Amino acid sequence: MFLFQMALTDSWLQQQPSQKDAADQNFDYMFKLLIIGNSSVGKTSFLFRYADDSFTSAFVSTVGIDFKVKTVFRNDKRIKLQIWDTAGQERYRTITTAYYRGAMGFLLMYDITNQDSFTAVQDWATQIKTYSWDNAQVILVGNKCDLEDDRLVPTEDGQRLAEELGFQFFEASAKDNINVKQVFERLVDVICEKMNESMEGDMNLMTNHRNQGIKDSPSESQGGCAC
Ligand SMILES: Nc1nc2c(ncn2[C@@H]2O[C@H](COP(=O)(O)OP(=O)(O)OP(=O)(O)O)[C@@H](O)[C@H]2O)c(=O)[nH]1
Ligand SMILES: [Mg+2]
Repeated sequence: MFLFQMALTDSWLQQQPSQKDAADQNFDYMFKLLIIGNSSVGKTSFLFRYADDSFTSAFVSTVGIDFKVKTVFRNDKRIKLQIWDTAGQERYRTITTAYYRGAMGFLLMYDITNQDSFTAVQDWATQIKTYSWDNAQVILVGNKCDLEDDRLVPTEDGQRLAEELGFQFFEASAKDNINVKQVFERLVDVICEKMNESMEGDMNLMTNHRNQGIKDSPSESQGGCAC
């Protein structure tokens, strides 16, 4: 819980937008999110669908890393999302893993028509464990669910793996705009829930210290981002 807040502050400091852009300052929270997964699973397409509501069937493999910013409103809070789209190709791994630090949430994506991309999920999960902090929230996304006839990964397999890894799970389609917004909103919500838990825990800890020896039960906690 303490670690979460330490990392939160750290990521907050890293992500302060340029002073030049006054409009950028108009938010309550900024969350750094990363999209990871094998090449061609649809990471860039997913981000373009979410941020620009666009889709192209042309495949232009991402070189290194790129990002887009989008502001969302969740429960009266203005939350700026800095969404990093990573290259899936192995040769960019050193560059992309350098960006895991300070990320509060990950979309770990595979392609439901590509077994290798699903098999690789375990390795991607290990990368998250290795390079990010413990409280980073992860959603497993089986993309291209519009291609039902070509499906090689059953929905239940995705669900089972997500449960094993302790991740949330969605199937989605960047092409047909299925579950794209929902995935991002869920990720924002779980990050907010984690923040609230962390802050409530700290409040309880402080109250317990203050009342040490006076009463046993912790006071009702307050605070949190109320997301
Ligand atoms: N049918 C279908 N095709 C998709 C979908 N999402 C992406 N694609 C296609 O899959 C190909 C790869 O998509 P990208 O978004 O470039 O893949 P990527 O994961 O960013 O790949 P890298 O940048 O190499 O890591 C493109 O031809 C997209 O048009 C989808 O939901 N359904
Ligand atoms: Mg890409």
